[in-house]
Amino acid sequence: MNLRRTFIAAAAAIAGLGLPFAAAAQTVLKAADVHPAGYPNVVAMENLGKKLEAASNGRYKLQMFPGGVLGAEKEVVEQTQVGAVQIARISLGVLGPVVPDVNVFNMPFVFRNEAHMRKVIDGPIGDELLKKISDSPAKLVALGWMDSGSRSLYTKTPVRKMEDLKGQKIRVMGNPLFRDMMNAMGGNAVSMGHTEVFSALQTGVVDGAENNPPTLFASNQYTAGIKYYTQTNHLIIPEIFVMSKVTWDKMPPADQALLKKFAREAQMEQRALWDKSVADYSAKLKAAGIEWIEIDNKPFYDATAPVRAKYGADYADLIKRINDVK
Ligand code: BDP
Repeated sequence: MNLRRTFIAAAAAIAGLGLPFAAAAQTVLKAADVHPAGYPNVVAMENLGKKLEAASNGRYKLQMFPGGVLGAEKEVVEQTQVGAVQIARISLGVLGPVVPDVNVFNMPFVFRNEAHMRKVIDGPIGDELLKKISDSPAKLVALGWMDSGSRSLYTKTPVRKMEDLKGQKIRVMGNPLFRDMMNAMGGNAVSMGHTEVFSALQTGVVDGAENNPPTLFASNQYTAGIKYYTQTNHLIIPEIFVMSKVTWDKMPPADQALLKKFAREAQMEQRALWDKSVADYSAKLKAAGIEWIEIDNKPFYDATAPVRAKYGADYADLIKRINDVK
């Protein structure tokens, strides 16, 4: 009772001073990630939150919801668009159906290697794409990129050559581009959200999936009948973190600038954590008995040429610019 009265009195005092009451309030930023606590993306985002809280004298507080508790990435994007979630860290893969311009980055083998991808997202092309997302009608403000390494196939029965994939049901992210890609590679694409993959593997709804080693480990999917990791490296998709435009528009420009600055720092911090985690998680997977299969990925590259032709058709200039980044 007393507390409540004190609070009202304080509010009245602030109002009396002519300060907007909102200035004394704290904005809680709910941040979603499908990965568990301790994963590089989650750690880097939490640190971004701590910096923002300190630099704003507590006017902002980031509340992290890891482990997919707020839903699959598709749903989280929808919640972010309406402002129910403030920050979503997602794979660029799931943003393709929302902002088609990003699909150039989602194409198989569009980057020569991870270093190439990093150079592209760190430079003007990366900035332009962030702006394209923010300027699109999606009601999302793209804050920065994160790293997701390379995605390869993992299965219950070995894939030692492309033909071994024939008839295997392989989970892909929810984006028609990835269905086309997997079908072109010879598998049968099944799309679903990340959080559903574990039980889909267990129940035999799928025979395998494709992702990077940290995800295979952190999601426990490697305990659901997976025995082989075949290094196709067919996708090098960056991750992205986006803010609800509803929230962004309420932030004063100085706070927006602060957030942008910490976002760039988070991009670099996550990368350092990422590099370490790939080695750690790969070692853990091998120790758990997952067999690594080295493979010539040229047949996969050739088989997916029609996918690049289809999704890259309207972006010839952009693809040339990506190729020219050395
Ligand atoms: C992981 C990404 C995560 C995606 C997941 C997926 O970090 O954002 O949700 O892949 O395949 O690599 O859905």
